[in-house]
Amino acid sequence: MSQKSLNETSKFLSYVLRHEPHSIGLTLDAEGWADLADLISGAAKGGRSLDHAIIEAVVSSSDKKRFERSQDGQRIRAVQGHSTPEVSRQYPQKVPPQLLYHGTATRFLESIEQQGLIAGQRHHVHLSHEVETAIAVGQRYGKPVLLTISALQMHEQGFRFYQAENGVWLTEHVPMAFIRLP
Ligand code: HQG
Repeated sequence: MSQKSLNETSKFLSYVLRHEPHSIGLTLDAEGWADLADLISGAAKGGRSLDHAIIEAVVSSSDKKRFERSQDGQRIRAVQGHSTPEVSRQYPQKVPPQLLYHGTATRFLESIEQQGLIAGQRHHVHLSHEVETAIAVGQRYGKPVLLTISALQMHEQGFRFYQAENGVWLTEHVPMAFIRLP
């Protein structure tokens, strides 16, 4: 199994399990679970051949642990990053560390300075406890810039924080008052 086919399959799984399940006739439940057999047959109808072995390889090799299999092995989901309205995951609330980080691109700064960080298409603003991860995330959209978020202070003022199974921190909105620019 080549790295290229693992990457392509990972992108495809992100697309259908986070954003466009209906593109292959798939249904997700509110917690994001899809039936694995339906995923494989839906993908096949769209001309993409998947099997249990490659899905298992993608799940276990995902650097960010993006996907999760159910205990009985019958279902799969993306643990965070959704934009599809049929999913509304109920993450447990958690007290964040003092600081969290968000990587963005310089071209978004003007708008962020006006609105703070907003979830946009996704259901949450994504934050990391690691500077390197945040910078890599920002790099996807242009020249990266690291934003430092006073997460604990936000929490103390009543903002809710959640942590997905893969460690990614989530919140609804980060007002500019809690964001430090470089
Ligand atoms: C920016 C990846 C203008 C925001 C990562 C980001 C993450 C604003 C972009 C996960 C804004 C949205 C999510 C505002 C925020 N005005 N731009 N007010 N507020 N933005 O991809 O956080 O590899 O939806 O800074 O690791 O970049 O896919 O979110 O640049 O965990 O598993 O709008 O995706 O994970 O972009 O990334 P995204 P994100 P995967």
